Amino acid sequence: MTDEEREIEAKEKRANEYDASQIQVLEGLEAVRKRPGMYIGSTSSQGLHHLVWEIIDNGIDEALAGFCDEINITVEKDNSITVQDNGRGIPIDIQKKTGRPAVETVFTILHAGGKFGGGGYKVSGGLHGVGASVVNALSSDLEVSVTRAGDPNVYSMDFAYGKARTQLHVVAQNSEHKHGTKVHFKPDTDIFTETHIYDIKVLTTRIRELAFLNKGLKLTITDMRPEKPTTEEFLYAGGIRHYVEYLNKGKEVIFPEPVYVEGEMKGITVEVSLQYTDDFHSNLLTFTNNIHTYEGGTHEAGFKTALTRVINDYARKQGILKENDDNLSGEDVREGLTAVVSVKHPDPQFEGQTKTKLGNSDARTATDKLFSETFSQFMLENPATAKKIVEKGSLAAKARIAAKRAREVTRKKNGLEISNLPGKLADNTSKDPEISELFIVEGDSAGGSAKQGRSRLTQAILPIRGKILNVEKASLDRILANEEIRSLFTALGTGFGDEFDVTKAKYHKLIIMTDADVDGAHIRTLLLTLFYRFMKPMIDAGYVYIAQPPLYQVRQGKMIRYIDSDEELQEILSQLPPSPKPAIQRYKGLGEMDASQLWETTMNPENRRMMRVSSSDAEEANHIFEMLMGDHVGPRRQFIEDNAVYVENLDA
Ligand code: 28F
Repeated sequence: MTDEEREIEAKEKRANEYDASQIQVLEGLEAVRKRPGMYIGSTSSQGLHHLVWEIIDNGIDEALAGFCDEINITVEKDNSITVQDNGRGIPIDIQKKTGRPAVETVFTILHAGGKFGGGGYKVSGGLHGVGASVVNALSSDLEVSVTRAGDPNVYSMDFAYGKARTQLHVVAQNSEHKHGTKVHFKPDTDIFTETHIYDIKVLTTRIRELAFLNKGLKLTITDMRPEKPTTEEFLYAGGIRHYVEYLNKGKEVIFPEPVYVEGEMKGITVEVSLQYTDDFHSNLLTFTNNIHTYEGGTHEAGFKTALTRVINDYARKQGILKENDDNLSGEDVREGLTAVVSVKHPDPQFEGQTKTKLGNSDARTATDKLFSETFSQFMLENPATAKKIVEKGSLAAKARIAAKRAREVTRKKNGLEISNLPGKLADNTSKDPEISELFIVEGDSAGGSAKQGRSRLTQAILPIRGKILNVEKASLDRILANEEIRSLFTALGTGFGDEFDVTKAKYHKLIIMTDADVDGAHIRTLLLTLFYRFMKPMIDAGYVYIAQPPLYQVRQGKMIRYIDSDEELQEILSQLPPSPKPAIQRYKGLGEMDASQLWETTMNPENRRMMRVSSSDAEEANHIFEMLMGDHVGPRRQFIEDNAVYVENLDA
C-alpha cells in the first residue's frame, strides 16, 4: 500500500466513524425528544426549570474541580436563559474518536461530559445524570461560546433541536485573557406546552441554596423581563453555616454561632452545620452532590447516630445523666435542631421512591466519623453550650415519657383489644355526643351523690380524687401520670397529643364540678391548665364548663331557694315574710349535698348555672398554674384565695 492509499483509507475510516457517531447522536437526541420525561422528569414547569439546573450543574462541576468561582444566570426577555461561568471553557480540540470538537460532543452525545478528565469527577448531578445534550435536544435554539486561557479566539457553535446549525467558529478575539463557558438556550415550546415562563422565585431559591452548598462560589441571577431588570447575588464564604443561620432567622437560638464541621474521608467530603432553637420540631436538610436528599439515607443516618451518641456520651461523662437514667433518644436530642448535612460523593447511589435517598454505606461511616470527632471536641471546648444542648434533650425526654404514659392508656392498641373504660366512670346511656355531658367531680362522696342524682341518659360522672391533684408542686408529667386524668382522656375518646381529635369527643359538655373553696379552685386551675395544654380544641369548641354549686339554701315552708353570695342572701332574707322562720343551710362542699340537692342545684339543666370556659380563661389558668409551680407556698395560697373566681359568666 502506498502512502497515498494509506491516507485515503484512513480518511474513509474517519468518515465512516463520523457517520456512525452522527447516527448515534441523532438517535440519542431523538430519544430525548420522544420521551423527555425520562430525562428531565416531566415537561411541566418543573421540567422547564430542570433545563437550567442541568446547565448550572456543569458550571458547578467546573467550580468543584477548582477552576471557576462565578456563575451568572440570566432570564432573558423572551424567557430564554443565559448561563455563564468563568471556568476553563469546554475544550474545543478535535476528539480522536468522533473527529469533532469536544464542545460539540458535549452538546450532541447523550451522557457525554459525564466524567471530567484529570482526576476530577462529576459530583453535581442532574435527575438522571444527563446534561448539556438533553438541554440541547429540548431547545429550539442553543448557542455555546467558549473562551480558553491562552487561546486568542472566542469560539461559538449554534444548534436547533439538538442538531448543529453551524460548525464551531470564531466569533471574537479573546484580547482580555478571559476564560469560561457561556450557554444560551430557548426551551422548545412544542415540548414545554404547559408553560415556558420561568419563575424567578423558583430559580432564586435554588440558586441561593447552591450558593450555600458551594462555599466561595458566587452565583448571580438576573431577570431581564421586568421593566427594571433585577439582579441578586449570592456568595457565602461560610457555606452551610450561613444556611443554618438563614433557616434560623428570627428564631430564638440557644447558642449564637452554628457548629460547623468539614472533613474528607476516602474521597467523600462531609460538611455539617447545626444550631438549636427553642422550637420543638427539628429541621434537618441533607444533600448529596448538591441534590436535596429528601428521603435521607446513609449520610443522614450516620449524622443522627453520631449526634445521639456524642450528646449521651458527654452527658454521662459529665454526670448530667446518672447511672440509672435512660439515654436520651434520637428524637430528644433533635428537638429544636436545625441542621444541614452536605456530602460530596464520587459515585452516589440514589434509591427510594423519588431517587432522593442515598444508599452508599461508606457515606454513613464518613459522616458519622468526621462529624462525631469534631462535634465531641466542640462539646468539650464549649461546656456552657454543651450543657444547654444536653438540658434541651433532657427536657424533651421528660415530655416524651409523660406523653407516652398518657397515650398508653388512651389508645386502643389494636382491634382485638377492648379499650378499657375507666372503672370509676359512670357513663351515660346515650351515644349522642350532642346531648352527652361528662361531669368531672371532685371527691368520691360528691361523685357518689352525682351518680345517684344524675340523668342517666345524658350525664356521665367521673370522680377525681382531689388529694392526688392537690399536691403542692404537681408537675405536668405527674398530672399526666395520674390515673384519673388518664381516665379522662380515655372516657373522652379524643386520643391524646398529636392524635387528639376533637370531632371524636363523646361528650359536647365537659363540666368541672369542684367545691367553692380554695382546694376546689386549685383543682380547677390544674384541670383548666391540663385542658389548655392538651385539649385546647375542646375549649375552642366551647365544650368546657364550670359548674356553679350554690353557697346557701334557704327554705321557708315549701319554698326552697339556692343562693350564690352573701349579698344575695341578705337581699332574699329582707324580702321574705317574717314567719315561718326561714331555715338557712350553708354548703361547705359538694359532699354535703345529697343526691337530689346536687341534682336540683348544680346538675339539672332546668335550674343549674354554669360558666363556659373561654380560651383566655384557660390561658389565665395556665399562667396561674405556672405560678402555682413556684417554690413559695405563702403567696401561692394567697393568690388562690384572691382569685378563686376567674372565669367570666357566660351561661346562666
Ligand atoms: C454555562 C455552563 O458547561 N461549563 C463547563 C467545562 C470545562 C471542561 C469540560 C466543561 C472535555 C472532553 C468532556 C476544560 N478543560 N458551563 C459549563 N466547563 N466541560 S462544561 O470538559 C468536558 C470534557 O469531554 C474542561 C479541561 N478539562 C475540562
